[in-house]
Amino acid sequence: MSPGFGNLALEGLSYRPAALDAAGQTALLDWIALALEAAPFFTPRMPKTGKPFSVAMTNAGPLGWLSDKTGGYRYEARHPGTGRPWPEISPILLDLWAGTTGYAHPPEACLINYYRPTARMGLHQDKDEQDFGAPVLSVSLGDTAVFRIAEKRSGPSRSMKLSSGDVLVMGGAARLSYHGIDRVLGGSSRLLGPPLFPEGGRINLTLRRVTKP
Ligand code: MD6
Ligand code: FE
Repeated sequence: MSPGFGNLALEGLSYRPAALDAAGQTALLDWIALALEAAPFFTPRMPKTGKPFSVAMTNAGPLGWLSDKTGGYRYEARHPGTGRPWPEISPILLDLWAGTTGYAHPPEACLINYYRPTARMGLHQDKDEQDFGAPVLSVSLGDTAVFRIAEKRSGPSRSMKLSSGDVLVMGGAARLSYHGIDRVLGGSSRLLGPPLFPEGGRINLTLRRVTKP
């Protein structure tokens, strides 16, 4: 069992606090700033209702995750606003994937989520991929977030804090767990700031294999 999860035993869940040191976090933030020049944040919308997400998103890699009113949840090779391919995934992240997932093939999608201090993410499963044999790797940057995870949607859940530099790997039985962000603790980190992030907040990167190799 991973620390911080109380008695909720979830096979395949690996929590690595402070996996990235301050220099590593700054290097990733520099890469994000460059990625945003090629692929600015967009506001995803819920399928059918068109209700906007409270997080802003963009992607890197051959495929990017997006959602809009008419097309729903899906992966696309191009940014919905610019029509251009997504920028490449940072070598820092490719190394982290290779060193922590034990999966033989590279990730195809790096979802970049930006949480203003008031943003949340409802409980969801990551299930738009063809290959659930590959884990999902997540990196937290900036303000600490309260993360919730459960094996079943209405079963027992546990919450834990994810701080800047923390890495979470969800594989095995945990790959299809339900998880979300209850809230962001605004002002808990000074990593994100002006000019790009005047409100501070949090960035979460999730790396995924989408297609079967
Ligand atoms: C977040 N994370 O930390 C939301 N998904 O902002 C996720 O949705 C997530 O942390 C799959 C695997 C790990 C995650
Ligand atoms: Fe997720």
